Amino acid sequence: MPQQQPDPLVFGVLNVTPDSFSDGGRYLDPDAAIGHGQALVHAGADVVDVGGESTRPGAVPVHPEEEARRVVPVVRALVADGIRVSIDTRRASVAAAALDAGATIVNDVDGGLDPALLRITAASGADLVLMHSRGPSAADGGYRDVVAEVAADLRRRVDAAIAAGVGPDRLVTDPGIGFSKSADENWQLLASLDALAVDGLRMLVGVSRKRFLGELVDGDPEARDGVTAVLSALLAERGVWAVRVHDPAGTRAAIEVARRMRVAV
Ligand code: PMM
Repeated sequence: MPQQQPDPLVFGVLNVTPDSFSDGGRYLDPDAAIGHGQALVHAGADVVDVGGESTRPGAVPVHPEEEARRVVPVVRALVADGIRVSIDTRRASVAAAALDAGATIVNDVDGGLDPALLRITAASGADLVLMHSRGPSAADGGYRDVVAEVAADLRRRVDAAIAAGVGPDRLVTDPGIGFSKSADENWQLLASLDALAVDGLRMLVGVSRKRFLGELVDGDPEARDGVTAVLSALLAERGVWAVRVHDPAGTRAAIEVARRMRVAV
């Protein structure tokens, strides 16, 4: 990685949900959510990624109106504070409402499967994160060669987004760590990021507190923040554009350690 390469952006996770796996229920109240969004930025987040629907396996789907009701006041307040906001949603109507409220990035865990979401994002000029997913649990993936198959799936999602009018300069890909993948498959993807790159597009990676890290450290999901930070620093070395984490302070410090090691040699 060249020394001049910028550090990755740090996306801070803000789940305005009752049931997300590590922070569900904490920020359902708008004031608590806004306060946490501000705290994420103070702790080093460049972007706050606001979501109103849990993606954990088995989570009950939320009606899009309820999802928008949860996220829009939070997006509006954070944007009014000068904070860069990403909206984590699969729903076109929620993306539209959040973009109206000032979000500038749409983060879609369905990889732009909904043509309406692609159209709305294209018209807005916002960035679009296309995350890879085949289904809600590891059993749904059914991969023979996870790296080749995720790369091919991402290429199709990128082609569809470009066909819908989203400029390649607006697109970001994401291998969807933990989404319909086993622990081994997650590690194979992380070890092969170069093979996943689509046309030099920017890449975002989210590993924070995910279950496969629980094989390395005992305890609740928060106990995984240390290994999340280490992995984020290694991802920084690989040149990813952004990492998505719950604990920006730890990750920011780990990225800084990696940068100093690079500059010092
Ligand atoms: N992971 C989760 C939710 N949204 N978005 C992107 N782009 N990449 C991810 O890896 C990702 C995501 C699940 O984690 P959470 O429940 O802690 O938000």
